[in-house]
Amino acid sequence: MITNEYLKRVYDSVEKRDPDQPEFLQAVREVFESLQLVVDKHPEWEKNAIIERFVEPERVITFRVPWVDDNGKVQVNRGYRVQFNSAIGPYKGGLRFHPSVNLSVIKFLGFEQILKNSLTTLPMGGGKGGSDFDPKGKSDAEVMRFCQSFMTELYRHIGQFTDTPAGDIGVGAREVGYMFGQYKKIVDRFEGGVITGKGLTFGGSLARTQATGYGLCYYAAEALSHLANTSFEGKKVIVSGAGNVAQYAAEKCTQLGGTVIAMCDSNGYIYDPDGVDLKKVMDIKQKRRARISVYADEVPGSEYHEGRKGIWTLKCDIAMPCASQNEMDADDVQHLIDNGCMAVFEGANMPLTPEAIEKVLGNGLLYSPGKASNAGGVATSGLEMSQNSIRMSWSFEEVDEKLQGIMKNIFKACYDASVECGEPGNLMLGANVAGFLKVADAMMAQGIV
Ligand code: NDP
Ligand code: 2IT
Repeated sequence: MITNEYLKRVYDSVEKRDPDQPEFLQAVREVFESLQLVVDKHPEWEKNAIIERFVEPERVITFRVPWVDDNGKVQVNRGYRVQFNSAIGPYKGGLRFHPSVNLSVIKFLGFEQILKNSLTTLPMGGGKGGSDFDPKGKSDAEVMRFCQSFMTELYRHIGQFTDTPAGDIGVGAREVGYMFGQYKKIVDRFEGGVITGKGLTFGGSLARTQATGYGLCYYAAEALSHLANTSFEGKKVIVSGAGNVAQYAAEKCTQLGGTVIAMCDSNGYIYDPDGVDLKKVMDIKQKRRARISVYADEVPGSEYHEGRKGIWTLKCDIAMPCASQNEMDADDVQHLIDNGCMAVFEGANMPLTPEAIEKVLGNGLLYSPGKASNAGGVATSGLEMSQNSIRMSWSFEEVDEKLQGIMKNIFKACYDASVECGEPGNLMLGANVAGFLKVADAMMAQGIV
């Protein structure tokens, strides 16, 4: 509950202004509940309307994206870019292509990104964008035409010193490649730092593909070691999703000694008690772009079940939700608790409902919020921009080592802030407070802008 008068007043005004943005309101409420532990120590925030400015994007862009499908029919989608906060660096954050995309979703993601990027310690502000376009079932040529049309509007709003998009749900190397190509053609400049997640032959960084999932496991390993005196070794793990984040979270967790017993897509989940064969998953998802159900057809001893929710009823020690927002509710958490699960580490952005978080914390499970534990992706995007600026590329090992260092630092920043707030080990509180203090300081220093 928000009890602080100032935060309550700002929250009420956001709710009044944007009553139709439930995901955005959910993200704001969670952050405000954490900030009430520090807001009284900073009377200058209220005087300078820091919180009011923090919840209002610097700029919101929506645009028409017309394109022609393979049957010659004209399709029209809606594009978005929310440039939320540039206090600590140019706007930075991914693009999501999914039919569920709307302004509320993009604003919640952009808002989370401000704090996440701050936690990385790299100079990146917060932004997010995307479209309600659904790449599923589209041909390569259709995806290319869509990406080109999308960039034909977006290009005027972005640049290495302004705003640098990247991937998110439905946007991977293929889409980034098409968008970069169109940007380069329009502006007639090879500006590597304009978008990250590029292919390795044109300025992409080694380890960016793996970074979010790997980073999640590096963070989780720190939390397990410092807060529970244990590790992934011998643990049964459920990783929801089967996309970029899920695949590499599953790979690193397996390398660290865990056994991934289940993964899913939005239709259903696979259960493989011997440990999911990740080569097979990557082949199905990256090469064939097929459904996860194919796995059970091809791997003896595994099962496929319709409906993605059932995944949380399986017995596990650690759950890593890596699919989408609000994918885990309080009932799902109850199943995990009943089955003896000890930790929930978020790979997706805001995958737990507020009631789910309450249940996780109330029952003493280890918990890390996505804005901390999935920050390895954007951090490595930042490293890609550094390499583009110095016109060099670092080895996989170099990038991976930097990523490990960044994730350890993020864990420490979250933990230290949780101690300072009097709730040692509450990493959600720690992430929100540590991320915000830096942004607020930069906003204060830059005047009323
Ligand atoms: P992908 O598009 O690669 O994969 C998304 C996966 O999640 C797919 O398996 C998809 O299944 C599944 N999924 C999507 N929506 C739902 C849903 N409502 N319920 C169940 N499953 C769903 O995306 P990413 O792996 O890149 O992103 C996953 C999450 O991680 C998102 O929350 C994203 O914001 C976050 N994230 C991504 C980063 C990155 O670098 N890519 C960085 C930090 C966070 P289906 O095929 O059926 O749609
Ligand atoms: O949610 C995220 O942090 C991302 N989708 C990655 C953003 C980025 O700029 O690499």
